[in-house]
Amino acid sequence: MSATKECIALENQYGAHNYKPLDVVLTKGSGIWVEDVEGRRYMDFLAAYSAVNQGHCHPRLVKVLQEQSARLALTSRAFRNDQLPYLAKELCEMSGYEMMLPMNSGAEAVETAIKASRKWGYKVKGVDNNNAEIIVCDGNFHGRTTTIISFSSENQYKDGFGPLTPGFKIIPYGDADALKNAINKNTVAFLVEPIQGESGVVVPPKGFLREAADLCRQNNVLLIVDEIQSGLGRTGALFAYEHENVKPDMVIIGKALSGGMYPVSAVLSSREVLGVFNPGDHGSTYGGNPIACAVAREALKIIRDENLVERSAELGEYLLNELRKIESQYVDFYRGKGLWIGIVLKKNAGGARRFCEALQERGILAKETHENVIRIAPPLVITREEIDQALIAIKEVLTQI
Ligand code: IF1
Repeated sequence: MSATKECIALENQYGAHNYKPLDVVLTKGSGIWVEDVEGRRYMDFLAAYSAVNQGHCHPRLVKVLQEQSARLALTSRAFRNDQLPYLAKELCEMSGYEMMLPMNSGAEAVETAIKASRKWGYKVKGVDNNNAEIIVCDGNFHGRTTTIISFSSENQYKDGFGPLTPGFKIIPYGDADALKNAINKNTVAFLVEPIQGESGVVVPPKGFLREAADLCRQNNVLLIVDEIQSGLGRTGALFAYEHENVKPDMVIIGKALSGGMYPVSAVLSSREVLGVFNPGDHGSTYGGNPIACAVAREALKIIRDENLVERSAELGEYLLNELRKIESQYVDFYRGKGLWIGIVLKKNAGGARRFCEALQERGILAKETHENVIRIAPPLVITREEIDQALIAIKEVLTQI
């Protein structure tokens, strides 16, 4: 049996079937390249949903992980460590926020933001206890916990997992009037992705985030921006909210905060908001551990040292322009920002998955989303030459399949 077949058989037998991955079994990675157990090389055009913005196995991250894991891995927050304070300082200086709270997964950071905004609602805004409302958007994706799926508009994510958490209101994505109408005296926060990832790289109408920020300010509602996927360079800005010149009250980051080396997430905010947490209110065994913090500090430095934000802006624009030159009977349109692009297929295209499988045969790994969108998000360390190489295969697949 081939190594690929053996791995697939074992995973099918012993692993829960909550995914249906492409049948490629990866064993090595370096930069934008990954290698499977048969020795075939691929360009990674997903980058672990933008966690690997710095490229696979970045040597500086490998070194920091090795050194920190040999020195001190975990203390819990019962004791202090000498990495968290510096990550906190560096993150705040980089983003302009006053405080941070570290967690591990993105979903945990979203939960943290929800808890902080509710508590802020009761202790600062003066909302009656247990009446807090948070407004979210249709087509959102913020994670998989029971509370987070409670406000998903995707039935599959909720089905069979009730009873669900109350206190959320869904409005159409990109509709500022709907936001205005949904706000009432109990509204504590508006939680939004600046660009919706899972929904298919959906860019809202220009000015939406700006209007949302104004409405939130006028109504004493916290603007919480989920930058877990859009942040840290992906859209050609350090944070996607910068494209609209707003300053959210809370920013949630994860994924690329560690360059894919370790699960690290965080919430950034003001002293007024994160100050609502008192000792014992909230926490996590691994949150803020020395390995996570050392890796995250290095991952942030790499983004700066390798100009990944600027690269994403420039190369993303180049890639989008080149894609638009491809004349394909299957493509409806392209959308995106920076190195984050959705190829939206027409109904007659027969779904995006077969295009992803055809790309795989040509050495490119991409993942479809919502049946008809091919999502493109390579590590931000990709070169123009590599993009040109990928474009040959993409063009072939979009025109000849
Ligand atoms: C899965 C999607 C992407 C996220 C935003 C929070 C989280 C995510 C904006 C939670 C996570 C993931 C998780 C992964 C697939 C993936 C995904 F297609 F499902 F929606 F990226 F597009 N906010 N996104 O995108 O972060 O707890 O996972 O660390 O299979 O769930 P997490």
